[in-house]
Amino acid sequence: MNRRFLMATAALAGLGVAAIAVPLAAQDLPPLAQKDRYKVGFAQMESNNPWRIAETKSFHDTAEECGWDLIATDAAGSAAKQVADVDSMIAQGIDVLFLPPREEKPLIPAVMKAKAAGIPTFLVDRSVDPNVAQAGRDYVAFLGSDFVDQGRRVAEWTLENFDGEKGIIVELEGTTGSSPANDRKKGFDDVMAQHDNMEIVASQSGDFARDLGRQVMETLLQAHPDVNIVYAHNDEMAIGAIQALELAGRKPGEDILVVSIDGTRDALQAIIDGKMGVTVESSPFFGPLACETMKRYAAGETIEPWVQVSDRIFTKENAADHIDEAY
Ligand code: GZL
Repeated sequence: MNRRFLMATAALAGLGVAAIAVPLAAQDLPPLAQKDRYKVGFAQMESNNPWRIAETKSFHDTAEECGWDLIATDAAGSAAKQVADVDSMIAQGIDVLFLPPREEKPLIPAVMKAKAAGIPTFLVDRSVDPNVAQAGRDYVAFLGSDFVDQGRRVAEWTLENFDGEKGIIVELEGTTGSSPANDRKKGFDDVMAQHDNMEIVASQSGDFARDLGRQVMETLLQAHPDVNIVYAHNDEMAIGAIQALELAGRKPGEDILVVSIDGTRDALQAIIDGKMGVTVESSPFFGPLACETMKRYAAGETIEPWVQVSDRIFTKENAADHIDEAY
């Protein structure tokens, strides 16, 4: 019996009322009725890169066919504004919330407020701190990739394809406190820690942004001129790093190996051009999956806590085959 149930029982006893053994309603997820049209909230975190723009477009493109009256907001990179945007959607009486939480902890209040308002929430593309909020209790499910596996796959490809004696690695991290940054770091670093000839000499956030990625790479290149591998948590920072490296006279693809995650058009072109080695896919096209999962839930299905997206891997062997579908 959990603590909240016991507390309620004690409170009732305190009132001299015999506690009836029923689970607290607070444990239950808000329901979602089956109907033709839904008022849907999509609280986007920012629109500062092609990935974000593609994700938002995917929700707009899905809206009509899924019967959504879509309320979409953009928090311009502010977790606090993203929370405020959710508050506003709750006040507007949305039926369901799709939320890509910019960072794992600051967005917990938004999840809890939606639940308290009786609105089911689906986390898309990023998640929240699992020690605080749980799928199946506080929100319906997380729809997204296995970021630890993405980092692991990049490391394994690097080990198979790096032809130097010793890997001097610079790591460009995603947004501080975000689940993809935390997990892509864990996946990659844990594999590299098992290889004595691989050393991560610096690891710093470029906030998933191209220009900051370029600036951080310039700084780290000054401190570590012998770097020969760059691991970027997303393609935007990888492209920025390539710009910094070329400005410094380095030759990405020849004297330094750049590896990344996402599968953007610019990254596939860089791979075709021989400047990037690999990018593990992290698709932004969440609209259709969001629609399908919401309808399953409305039909009364129990949704698995993690609706996992599978990811392809793009290298010089297949980048040209997929660039036309890239964003
Ligand atoms: C991954 C997503 C990440 C992308 C970045 O699901 O959260 O955020 O990898 C984006 O490009 O900024």
